[in-house]
Amino acid sequence: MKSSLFKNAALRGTENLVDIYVENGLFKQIAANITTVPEGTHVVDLGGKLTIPPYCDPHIHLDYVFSAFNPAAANKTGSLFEGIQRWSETKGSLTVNEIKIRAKQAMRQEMLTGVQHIRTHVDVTDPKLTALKAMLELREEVKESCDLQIIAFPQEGMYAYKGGDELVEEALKMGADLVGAIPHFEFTREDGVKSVERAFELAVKYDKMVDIHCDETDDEQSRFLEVLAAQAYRTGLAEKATASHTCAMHSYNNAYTYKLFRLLGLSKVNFIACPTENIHLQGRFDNFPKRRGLTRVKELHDAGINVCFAQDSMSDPWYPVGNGNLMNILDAGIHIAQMMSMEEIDNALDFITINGARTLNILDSYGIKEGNPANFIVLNAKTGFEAVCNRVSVACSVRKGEFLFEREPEVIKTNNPLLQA
Ligand code: 17E
Ligand code: FE2
Repeated sequence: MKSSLFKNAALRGTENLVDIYVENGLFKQIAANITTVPEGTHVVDLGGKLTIPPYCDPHIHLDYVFSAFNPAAANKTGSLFEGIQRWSETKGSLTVNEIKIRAKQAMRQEMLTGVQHIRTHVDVTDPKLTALKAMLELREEVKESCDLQIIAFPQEGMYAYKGGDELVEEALKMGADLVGAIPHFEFTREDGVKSVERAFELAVKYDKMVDIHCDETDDEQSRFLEVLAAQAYRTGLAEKATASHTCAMHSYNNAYTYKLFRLLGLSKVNFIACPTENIHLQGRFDNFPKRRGLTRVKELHDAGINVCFAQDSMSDPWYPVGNGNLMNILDAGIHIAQMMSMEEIDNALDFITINGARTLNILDSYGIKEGNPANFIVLNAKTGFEAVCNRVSVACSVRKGEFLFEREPEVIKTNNPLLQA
């Protein structure tokens, strides 16, 4: 039997430090000052640092990462649609091995900042389904270290790309976990509606979840979210459905949005906002004033609807400077969404932890709770506020009771009296 005792952890929402006893990879006991543990138990002092469940990145495109360094992939307008065009023109030469090497580098970067749960879109508008094959292999290879969910995502359209719907179905048969779609990219509004309906039909048929790139545009007439939510409500998929991006909601009029929110609440769908990508991609056809294009994060959250943040891109034709650090995403997100009351800052870590886990539909095994897999991270801070204010790094990441990594404290050399602590 393998056992460890992590002493002096500061859990969010509790006053006093606790000890965490782990046996065979599971949280066995969480209590103040645990003194009786079996002989041979490995003891670690967490020193009163904030101890939270691992970060989740519920939306990234691992098949695209680091593809921005090809000069032919350069996106001159900085718009979503040019990103799709540049990707389409340059994606032809991918191989399974090459995709896996890039995806693994991205996962490594994310995991070293505290991520243990990732959901990736995979472009299936490719008759060879090369990226899907790479990602299916990767999901299996990495599963002890990181959970990976795969979305069959038709980047060039379920109908705008010939046979796109069939490729999505094929990908589900091959083992993708979720159905994707991109209704705002289809040729007509009707095709967009049809693609959302088809996504739900396939999800029901193959018992999968749904996560749709929905209304990633500043066009206030892009209203596929209502179709998605109505489908989630009627099919009963509910919280197994997710709306990603929903940028057009930024531009909807308030009367329509008020009506929409009732349906969103009923539907139980989750929302993923990608603050850094969408502040970069949206507003590109505006003069001044220039819209931000981030969905209504604060308003959704205040209405009790689940919203989380995600990275989306790491150096791809859409966004050049993603680095996989969820703390950076959170920082940008609360600024752009104007969620900066003391209470909002205190609770901000929810956007990259529990809210992400809810979206990933993993709440039955997520969190620092007796009986759950002993997965957690320790931040170089004592409180949520301090963590966010100082954009702190992760001191260690523990998976099933074992360290994935430990980070040595930063060392500063100085003779300057002002700079000496
Ligand atoms: N593809 C897409 O449709 N939207 C995005 N934001 C990215 C890829 C990164
Ligand atoms: Fe995306």
